[in-house]
Amino acid sequence: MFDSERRELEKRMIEEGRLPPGQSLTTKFPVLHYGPVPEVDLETWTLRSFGLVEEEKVWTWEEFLKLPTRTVTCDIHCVTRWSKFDTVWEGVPFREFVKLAGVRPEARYVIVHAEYGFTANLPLEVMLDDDVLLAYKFDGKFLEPEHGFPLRTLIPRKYFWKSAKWVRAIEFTDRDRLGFWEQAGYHNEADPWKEQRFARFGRG
Ligand SMILES: Nc1nc2c(c(=O)[nH]1)N[C@H]1C(S)=C(S)[C@@H](COP(=O)(O)O)O[C@H]1N2
Ligand SMILES: [Mo]
Repeated sequence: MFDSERRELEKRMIEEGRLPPGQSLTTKFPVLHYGPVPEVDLETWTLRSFGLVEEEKVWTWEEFLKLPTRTVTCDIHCVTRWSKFDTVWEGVPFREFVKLAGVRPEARYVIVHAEYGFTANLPLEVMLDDDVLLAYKFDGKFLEPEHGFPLRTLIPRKYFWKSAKWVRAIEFTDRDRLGFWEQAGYHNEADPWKEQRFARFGRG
């Protein structure tokens, strides 16, 4: 794609009020994360729920694929200033997952745990938005390894660092705990429309 086309599209998104402040449109799909891309064996892969739940549960890949799914089309916004429009994802709505996990009423926060100890923290309320997914397909195909194969979260209303790749467990808590990028100084709330990129005083 020529840059003139890119700018044309960007102009349209600005006119439609879809480009958050300080962002620019990309038609590529940049790869961003800390550390190596994990090698995942679906035979032994599991997803676990724990914390403030009636009982801990574990899903194998085969079991997970049988859960109800939904397709979400959304725009994604990375704190490094690219936005990608009309991306199409498929996965298990987090709302459904909360029911299956048997979450206790005291739960207020979700800590998403990924390979190599990566974590991302979010209020449960945010995770109950109907466009939040445990996503395993992008553009109709299973995720690419570098984009989170086999499973990532998708939280369209937050900067994309909150959408953890290579998810292995979901923890429910009554207290917030800063995740990996939040401990590194990123803003805990991460709303692209409010440009909540970095925490003002390093933490929190
Ligand atoms: N496990 C894990 N997930 C992660 C990250 C990471 O370092 N590790 N980085 C986040 C960041 S900063 C961004 S911008 C998005 C990038 O997703 P993409 O590579 O699919 O574009 O993944 C997020 N999820
Ligand atoms: Mo990022």
